[in-house]
Amino acid sequence: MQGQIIKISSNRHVVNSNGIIYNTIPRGKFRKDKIIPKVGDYVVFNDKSLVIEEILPRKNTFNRPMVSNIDRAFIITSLVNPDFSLGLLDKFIAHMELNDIDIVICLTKTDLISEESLEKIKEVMVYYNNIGYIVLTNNDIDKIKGLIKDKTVVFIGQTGAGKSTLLNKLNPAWNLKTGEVSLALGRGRHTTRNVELYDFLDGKVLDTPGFSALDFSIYKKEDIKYAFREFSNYNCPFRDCTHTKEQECMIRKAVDDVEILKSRYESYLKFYEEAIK
Ligand SMILES: Nc1nc2c(ncn2[C@@H]2O[C@H](COP(=O)(O)OP(=O)(O)OP(=O)(O)O)[C@@H](O)[C@H]2O)c(=O)[nH]1
Ligand SMILES: [Mg+2]
Ligand SMILES: [Zn+2]
Repeated sequence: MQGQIIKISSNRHVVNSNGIIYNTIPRGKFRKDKIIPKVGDYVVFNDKSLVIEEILPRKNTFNRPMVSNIDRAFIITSLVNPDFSLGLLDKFIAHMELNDIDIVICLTKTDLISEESLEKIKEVMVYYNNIGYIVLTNNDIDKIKGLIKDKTVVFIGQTGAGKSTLLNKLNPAWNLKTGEVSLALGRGRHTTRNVELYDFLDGKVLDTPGFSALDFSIYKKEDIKYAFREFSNYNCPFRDCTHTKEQECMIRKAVDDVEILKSRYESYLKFYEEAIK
């Protein structure tokens, strides 16, 4: 039988096969071969022994969050509690760009900040929109539905950002647990504990536990520039320009000319530093 893993909780791998749910476990050999089944994986399993025998080829796969076969990521970004951070936003964007995942930025808690602060953030978001990202808020329900249709979409973001809350807005019947942020942040507690995949509008949505630590040490320094899509508009005189200290660097000039957002460039330098040679 074939199916898709929709939830993993301890060793219970819940597989959906044509709408029928099976509680399976992976075969022992996976552990030995260091193969880790993830939510979103298509698998071959035995419906008598309920053992997953094979993971079918993946379109892509991630360890943070642990998911496979993703078309699009919604970066759920709260404006307050937890506080808005451009550095963190760039981190999520870069990670997804480096894996060729389509990105949507979704702002939450716009109702909790002053008009004035909201205007400032919106101004910065115009920049992100101009470089090609869809930016919306968790009130744009129809637009969000349109972006999920026929796709497999993962919601990522810090704990307390409002991922599960948004899923409940999309379909109240899911009735997902949502949490008090002050408690969650203070104690490092996550309300959502397991990745879970839901069918929605001929598409699929994955809720994930929040995280903010992302490591760039798995990437090569020379690849970090591809995480910043606006950089491709500039040609530096040195073909191997690292955009870090070269005098003639067109990226550095664009930052000085306020064409490239300074915080974006600072994020670049930070990730470049973290990446391996
Ligand atoms: N005022 C306001 N509160 C929100 C909004 N979105 C989420 N919240 C609240 O923020 C808290 C955290 O929301 P969750 O949906 O549990 O956050 P999460 O991203 O799923 O968090 P984890 O599961 O821990 O990763 C809850 O108390 C929500 O009610 C919003 O747009 N406005
Ligand atoms: Mg949640
Ligand atoms: Zn350069």
